[in-house]
Amino acid sequence: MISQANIEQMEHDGYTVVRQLFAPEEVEAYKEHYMRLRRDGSYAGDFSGVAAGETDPLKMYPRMIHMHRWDDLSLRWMLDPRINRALTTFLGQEPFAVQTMLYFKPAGARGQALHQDNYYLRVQPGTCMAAWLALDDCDEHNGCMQVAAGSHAWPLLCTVDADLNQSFTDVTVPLPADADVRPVLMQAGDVLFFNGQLVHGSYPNSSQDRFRRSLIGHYIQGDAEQVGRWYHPALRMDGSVVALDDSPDSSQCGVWVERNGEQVIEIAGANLVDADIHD
Ligand SMILES: O=C(O)CCC(=O)C(=O)O
Repeated sequence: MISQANIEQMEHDGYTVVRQLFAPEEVEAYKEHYMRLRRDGSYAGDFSGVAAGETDPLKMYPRMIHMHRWDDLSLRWMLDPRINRALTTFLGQEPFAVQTMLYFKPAGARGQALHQDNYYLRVQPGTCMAAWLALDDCDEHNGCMQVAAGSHAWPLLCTVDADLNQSFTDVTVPLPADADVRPVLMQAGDVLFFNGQLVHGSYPNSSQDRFRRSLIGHYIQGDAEQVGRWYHPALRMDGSVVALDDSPDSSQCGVWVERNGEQVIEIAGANLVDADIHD
């Protein structure tokens, strides 16, 4: 299931796709479940984006967050043994689970500007890891994930304003001209795993009529002692609660500078996220 190539790509590029980790009938059941939940009401943490105008498709399909706190299917998915096995292989130890999200991303929806997840989760020591399950086939037309291969080796970067015509979140990170940003083409049932330092995001869904739905879990290293306030309680993969401390609101971040004709990251100052803002 997890191949040597997956392990090597995770180490080298900071991400990898495990193909068909979830069966077509499971994917169908998740789609049906979340479309019903979306139709039936609104929930704490629903987010249709910064500057969403009246005609923004995300108004009808806001992102859901932390569903595992009130929805049993989401909790079971977050703790699924297949995801646990993959993450344990990549991290070398069992992780703690801290977040679920459901992106509907209907036709015409904006994407999410390139960012690093640990900017939000502020795991100490170490970093976080994401499991991103495609519920629809995804490609560049419906706004598939984009990753900057190798950026998992970078420190957290200082953010700048994002283009709100393209992104429903308002910050992004600057990249050097030679950054290797790649689209991640996936079929429904594939899971993209990626490191919390990896720069990633997505562009708008420019298709006429295709959703790009995804079920996402965020996890932190099993030796972490602190995580941002928004992510408590952390759960062990058997569902029991683990008590972790809050991590401080801000720390240092990096900026690109030119040195000897090359772009390198210099640690600058602190513009990291306020504890109440979350991915
Ligand atoms: O699905 C997307 O477009 C972005 C998701 C993301 O940034 C994440 O899972 O951390």
